[in-house]
Amino acid sequence: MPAPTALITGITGQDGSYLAEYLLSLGYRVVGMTRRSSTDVHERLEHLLEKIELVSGDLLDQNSMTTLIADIRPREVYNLAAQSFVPTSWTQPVLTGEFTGLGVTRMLEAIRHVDSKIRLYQASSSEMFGKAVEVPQSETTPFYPRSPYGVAKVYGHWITVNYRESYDMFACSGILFNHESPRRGKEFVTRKISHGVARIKLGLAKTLPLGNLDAKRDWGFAGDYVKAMWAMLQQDSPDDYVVATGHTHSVRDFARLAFAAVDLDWQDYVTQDPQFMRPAEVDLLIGDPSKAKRVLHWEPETSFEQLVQMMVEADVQRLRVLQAR
Ligand code: NAP
Ligand code: F7E
Repeated sequence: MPAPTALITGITGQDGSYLAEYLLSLGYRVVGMTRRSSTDVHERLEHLLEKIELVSGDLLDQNSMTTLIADIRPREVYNLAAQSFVPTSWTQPVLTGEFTGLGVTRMLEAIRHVDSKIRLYQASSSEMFGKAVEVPQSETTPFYPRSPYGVAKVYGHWITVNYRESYDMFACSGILFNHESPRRGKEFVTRKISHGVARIKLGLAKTLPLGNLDAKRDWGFAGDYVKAMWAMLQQDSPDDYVVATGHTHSVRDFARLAFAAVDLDWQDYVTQDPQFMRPAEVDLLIGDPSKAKRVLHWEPETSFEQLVQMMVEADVQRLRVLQAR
């Protein structure tokens, strides 16, 4: 049998790189959609460039997506591409709606026109729960998004459900809670902290300015979460799943552990800066992953403590290498 083909949008992002590694390990042909850029720096993919194929396309361009699906004829599509940084969604709300919301419809339309049997994974988010109406949040918890990003993801979620029900498509929505790694963008709070800790430890910075230290998130490891994405597309029927650890921690907890990992006291370095506060905050997220555990046989394998340690060690190591040059 020929190797199955998977198309990943957002392959240059954190999750895209881990998913590409995982699918390659399962024997897939992996094709990644990237948007046109004046540089070809794909820092998260450098170690994979010989093993994957990159093709050009953009979530804003229907024709590029339909043509790609028709040319590649994947068995599975993983739609990870999005404007994914919550603060940017307030400064660029229309663009966020175009990428993160309408981009999903464009992908669904492309699949429907070419071959409605192609299986789709849509990257939905715990940000859809926002001002959460119940604790913990499960597949049946009503949505109450608190940012233009969250609103766009709610649209992406429901259009996925709608196409599944309207056209009998194999379209799944994975409602993933925050997942992090040494490949996380430096603007997200976990990586901002691990990178900041490494800079302070190596004498490159003196303080780490943060926003709301009381916000609580259900943080897992991205390398674990991409396995749930794949498992959703191997089921007999399409469905939606919460993917989370079931544990929650505050930003303060993350900072405390991250500084402790290099024998420093977070209180000596962390400052609070109003510029990192949000117009509307998501105070507490904690997911109930029991459906994913029961149906997908998925389990998070990395603890919160291991995640913090892994991220700090990776940033210290990376900066040491740079300093030695
Ligand atoms: P990320 O690191 O920010 O990556 C986003 C990806 O989307 C990048 O590859 C980016 O390409 C691509 N992209 C953005 N706009 C595009 C466009 N117009 N056309 C084509 N590609 C475009 O995000 P991530 O953390 O890997 O997350 C993956 C997905 O899961 C996102 O949809 C995110 O919203 C969602 N999600 C993430 C989490 C989490 O905790 N990480 C939780 C729930 C849901 P460039 O490299 O060209 O910018
Ligand atoms: O913020 C607080 C901030 O930007 C987490 C995306 O992947 O996960 C991510 O969205 C919390 C918030 O992630 C700073 O106010 C404090 O309460 O790391 P974040 P996020 O907004 O939860 C979801 C599931 C997604 O889907 C998104 O795509 O940390 N916080 N101080 C800070 N946040 C940042 N960024 N920077 C600070 O200085």
